[in-house]
Amino acid sequence: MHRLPPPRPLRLLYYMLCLAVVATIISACAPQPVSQAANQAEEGLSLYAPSLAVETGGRLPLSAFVTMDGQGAPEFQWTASSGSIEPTMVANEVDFVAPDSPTTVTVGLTASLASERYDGTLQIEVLPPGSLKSTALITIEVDASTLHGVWVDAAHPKENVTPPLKIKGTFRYDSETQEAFAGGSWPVFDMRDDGQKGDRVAGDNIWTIVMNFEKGDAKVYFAFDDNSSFRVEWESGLAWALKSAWIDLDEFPDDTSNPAFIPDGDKTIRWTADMARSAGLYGPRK
Ligand SMILES: [Ca+2]
Repeated sequence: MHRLPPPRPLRLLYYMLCLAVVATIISACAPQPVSQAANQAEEGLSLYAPSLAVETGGRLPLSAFVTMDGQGAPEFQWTASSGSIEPTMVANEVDFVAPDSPTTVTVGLTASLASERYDGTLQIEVLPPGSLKSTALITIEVDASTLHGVWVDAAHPKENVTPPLKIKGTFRYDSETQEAFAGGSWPVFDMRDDGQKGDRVAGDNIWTIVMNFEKGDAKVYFAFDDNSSFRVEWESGLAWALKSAWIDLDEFPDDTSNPAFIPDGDKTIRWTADMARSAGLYGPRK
């Protein structure tokens, strides 16, 4: 049976929808011109960059396209207010090499052919090292020589660590790959004092875990455990005392639930002898 075409107004709508979908796909695939807003280029000249941010010392490929009335190849003159411009084999493509300290750089371009001339600029943010990395390396080191003679309660005034020291928290962790993800209901992992996988010195009683997190802005909570037989709530009495002391000394002293960090960049978080002393780990807690 012959199928009737949709009525005319609907057909028009259908074609418009198809066009919109195609246009969306094309614009998503094409390199994005950055010749707008802060990035000024005269009509006829387009500047392209994969990103307008680069880390210090990093390299960003730039390209330019120009439409001119005259015949022949235009000449491209690039400048940078900081860092450098390196030519490539292609006349309209260069590499911007970022300077060694964070700043905002103006890259300028003049395209000329005979009497025709077009000018454009790009503002490029040069960011600190690691800013554009999608992962954050979180290292936690605990000096377990501080975990002797720890006061937990009147009946347990001198608890000693029973290795291995263990860590747990609101994260998931693969001890082989060291990949970590925020979220998780307090699984427990052994820390290391064997000089492997980020533990700096074997047998120095500084216990380490190195976790490679997907970067995020949310707090990750942590606490500890060990093999001591005296337990308080969800961990050994000794680990409970360590946690309680650390809560006041972490980045978030107002958050009294657990020690925490935010995996928003590479950082090393340490428990040291100085912290143990200032926390009063060896006497009744105030
Ligand atoms: Ca160690």
